Amino acid sequence: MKRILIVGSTGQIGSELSVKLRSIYGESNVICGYYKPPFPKDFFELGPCVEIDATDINQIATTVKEHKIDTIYNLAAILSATAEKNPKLGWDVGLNSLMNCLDVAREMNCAVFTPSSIGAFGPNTPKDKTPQDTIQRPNTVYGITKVMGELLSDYYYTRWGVDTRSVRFPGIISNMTHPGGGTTDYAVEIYYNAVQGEKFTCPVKAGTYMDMMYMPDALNAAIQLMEADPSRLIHRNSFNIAAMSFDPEMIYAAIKKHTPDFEMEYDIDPLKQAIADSWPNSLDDSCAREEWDWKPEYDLEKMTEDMIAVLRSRLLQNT
Ligand code: AKB
Repeated sequence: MKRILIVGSTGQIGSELSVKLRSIYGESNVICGYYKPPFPKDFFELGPCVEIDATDINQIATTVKEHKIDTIYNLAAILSATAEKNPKLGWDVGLNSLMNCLDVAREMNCAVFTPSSIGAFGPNTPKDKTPQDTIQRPNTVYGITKVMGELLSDYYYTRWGVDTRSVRFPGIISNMTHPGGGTTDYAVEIYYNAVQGEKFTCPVKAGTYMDMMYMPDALNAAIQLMEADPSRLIHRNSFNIAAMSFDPEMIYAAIKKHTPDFEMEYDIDPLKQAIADSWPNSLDDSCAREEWDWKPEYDLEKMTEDMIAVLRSRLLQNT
């Protein structure tokens, strides 16, 4: 059985990945690394957890050794809009943490999963059906750390055989933990407003298309890739994956089918708009489909139905 360490387990992805990994590999085989509050409900009761500052290699090394870890999911990151406001922090958390994980993995023979992002592309990248292998000249610090992360991960694989794998996540839509600081966060927040009967103010313009994905598909992607037969992998860091691409008008229309009185207005955030404009409209994920059978389950309609049902039962149960 795998022995897994999740670095950054209390964030948007980690809080749900930890539950899923524990359901597959067993509670005691998944160690949740946490850095700072807020912690998900019952966090400390759900299984082993350990405080880790991912920018300190000794803390990662000690945990890997003590808990006999063989697989690291490295989720420590500062999302795109926040990183633009504090580039040094974006770099330290995004890249130094990864390098620490890679060094520990090399020394102690671990596999490493790290999320890359649609942010690894930039304004010169082909915008529609962006190919797997293409121009990557991002103009955000977040994107720069993602490209560097992809290259470093491949370097550790080719030079030292470290089993590194990663996917380029689109905006991830979820209902457990808020993302915080990303350019795609609007596509999460809009559901909360709709269910709570509040008007939504959208920070990016109509016509701004970005790839998005529902959390269950994102979790499956990470786990499926880490379980994939290595002999089939031509690529490693990092695979394009895609599920849906929409603009604010499309998600608004999908939500309005369930909440006809819901209203949306625009108040453009120039930073988020500039970042979104530099990213692709949609990725071509055919390599992931060919090399490890990637296939998403949720499109915009199916995701919207589920998001609304889950949030209604959670947020409105006492009203
Ligand atoms: C962000 O918006 O920064 C992230 C991402 C697409 O990587 N959600």
